[in-house]
Amino acid sequence: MLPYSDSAGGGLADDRLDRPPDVDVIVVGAGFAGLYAILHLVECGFTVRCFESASDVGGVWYWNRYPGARCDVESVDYSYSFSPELEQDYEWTERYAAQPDIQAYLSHAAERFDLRSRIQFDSPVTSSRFDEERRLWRVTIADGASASARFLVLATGPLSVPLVPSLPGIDSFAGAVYHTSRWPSEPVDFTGRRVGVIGTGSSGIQSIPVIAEQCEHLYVFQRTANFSIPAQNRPMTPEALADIKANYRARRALTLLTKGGSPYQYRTDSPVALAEDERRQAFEAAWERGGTHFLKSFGDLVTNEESNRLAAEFVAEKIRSIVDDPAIAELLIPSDHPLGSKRICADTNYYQAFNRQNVTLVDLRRTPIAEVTPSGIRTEGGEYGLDDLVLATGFDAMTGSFQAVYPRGAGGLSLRDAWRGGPRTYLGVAVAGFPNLFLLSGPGSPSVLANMVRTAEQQVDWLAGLLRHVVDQGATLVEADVAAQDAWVRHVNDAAEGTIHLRANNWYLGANVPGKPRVFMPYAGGLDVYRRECDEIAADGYRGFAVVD
Ligand code: NA7
Repeated sequence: MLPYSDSAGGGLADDRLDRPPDVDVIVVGAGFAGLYAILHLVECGFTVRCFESASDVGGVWYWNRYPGARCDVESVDYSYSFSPELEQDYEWTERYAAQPDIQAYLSHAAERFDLRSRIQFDSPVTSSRFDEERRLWRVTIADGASASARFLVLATGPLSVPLVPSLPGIDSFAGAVYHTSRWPSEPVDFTGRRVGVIGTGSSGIQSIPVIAEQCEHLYVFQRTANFSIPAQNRPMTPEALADIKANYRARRALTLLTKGGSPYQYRTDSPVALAEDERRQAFEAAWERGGTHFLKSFGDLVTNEESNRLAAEFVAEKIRSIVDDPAIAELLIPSDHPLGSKRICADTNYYQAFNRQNVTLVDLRRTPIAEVTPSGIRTEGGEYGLDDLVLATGFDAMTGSFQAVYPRGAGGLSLRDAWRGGPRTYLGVAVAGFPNLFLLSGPGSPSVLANMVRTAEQQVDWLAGLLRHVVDQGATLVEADVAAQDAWVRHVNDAAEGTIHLRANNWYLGANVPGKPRVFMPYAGGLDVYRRECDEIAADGYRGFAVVD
């Protein structure tokens, strides 16, 4: 146990130099990563307090509760692996968990491991500053209270800050405006309503078929068509779940050996080398497996242009076979980016929705939005009367949520200024100039390119080791070296070089946010490689970190 008090913090104005921080660690965010951070850091002997802006645990899964919201990673893999008892006890009911099920799972975990008492809900952190003299972080909460900790861990999530497009006239709209990632907790009834959805990324693609079933008429405003593969979601049979539970350890072990933290392996041959019927069979099988697995049908889909073209053409044929109107089908076929260069979407009846009489696809490429009016949307091609508007327009991904707590490091440097040219981190975990600050799923870590729960567990385990290394030698400050950070940034850029992700305007590159520097943010080297690199650095005395007594 460390010599710091375990007071709850908040509203403390006593800044005497000899006054210890309120707790050892403040964790911001109570999603998958934050909850595990609380649990594991407490197990490792630290006093921990968590601030969460929402009224409950869940992180992105608390907020992202639009109709049809569902994870695109299988539930048995998108779950904690640290507790074999939890694995054995928990009954997943579907192959892909819907938002309420994930929320219930995290709520169960919070109860089971007694985490709620350490979390202060409805408490957005509005600023955070490193006190160089006292070597602690002081965070301020929206209500004006503050708390201090030796270490600050931001588990604020890479997809947390909604991107609201600045559409002319949007404030004049008379109806309700919803953002998919800030959906009301009460059910929204679209019965008899004319609804517009802007955006056809994952959130749009999942919500469109569900909203279409309820509303009077749905207008889908599409700027860019995306690749979506039917998730092939289904109820989890007791036999399938029992089989997974019997082999959970082996399944988890496999996830540690792959780039994406998935238990599935790529085929090593290429579709280019196959006869047409064999190739078709393979793609058919991948389509039937469903969802993002499609990209794993052949390992070279992400490296070989011709393989990728063949897979994209197969998907295009599928879209043509599902959508009745050939002109609509062509509009729904992506034409400006390779398959997988943006994250593949996983849907349930997305393309089928366009066969409904009450669904209209509006092509914003041909007829961009001119303005939102009080009664709807006027494009350059016509006017669409709407009662409600749904913005499925995504996130200020990967950097937005860290900047939203306004960290100020040594010398008062703000993270915003430090990252003005794009994010720079060491291992995606630490930032030079920001001692004792740590990011989970930060830019420069595999995060969104891998199973987020696996990466969260790996990073928290590793971080706990680093913090123990620091405090066990009586030190009070740890900071990434500039040289180590520069080398890591080069490594992250090298890993991205040649990947398919650089060939699309995607949020991995910040391309979706006007004015955001175009830098490829996640580490594309793979979770397996990243884990090894982190372990080697730890074994080498946490190379690249300066530890100061
Ligand atoms: P995404 O994938 O960023 O999708 C956002 C969508 O919104 C996309 O189709 C955008 O078109 C569209 N968009 C954004 N701004 C506008 C404006 N101003 N006008 C018209 N259309 C616009 O966000 P999601 O929430 O769907 O998914 C994010 C991740 O969550 C997803 O990858 C999964 O990992 C889970 P664009 O492509 O920019 O032309």
